Amino acid sequence: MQKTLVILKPSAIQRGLVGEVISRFEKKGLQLIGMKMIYLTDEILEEHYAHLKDKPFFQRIKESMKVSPVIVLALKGVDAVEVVRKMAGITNGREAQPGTIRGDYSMSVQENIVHASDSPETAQTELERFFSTTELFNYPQLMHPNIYA
Ligand code: YYY
Ligand code: MG
Repeated sequence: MQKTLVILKPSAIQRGLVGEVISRFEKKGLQLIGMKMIYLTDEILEEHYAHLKDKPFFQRIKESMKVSPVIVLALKGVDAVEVVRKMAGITNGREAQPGTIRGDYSMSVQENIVHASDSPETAQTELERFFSTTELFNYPQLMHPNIYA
């Protein structure tokens, strides 16, 4: 079992896509083990997007992530990191495959609806960044045999 982090970006909140996107993860069979609405700060964004810190568009990304609160989700499942990345689609919404979240709902690179952790190691770091241990829940997934057998 893996855990992964998803952020519903301000583009999802502003466009009323929160239910739609969470519903996709639920229907897929991923278990929701944490969820909250928060405002991102420069400090946390500089950590979270450290790999983009020297890019000319970094300030623009930071501003776009602070336009509204975001919703952070923790999801659990077999190969959850890769499954969720595939469901998100590639970064540029115009190029992302139809059927993916970005491919279905985004026409933009920056306003691309979701963030999803890109490796199991990143997922662990990112989950710790956004959730305390008491905010992550361990409970039986009653449909487990129907989802995985
Ligand atoms: O992991 P992913 O979100 O698909 O892409 P990253 O390369 O990690 O970039 C993070 C985030 O930054 C991306 O979702 C949109 C934004 N961004 C941008 O606005 N313009 C770029 N040229 C590259 C990334
Ligand atoms: Mg990334």
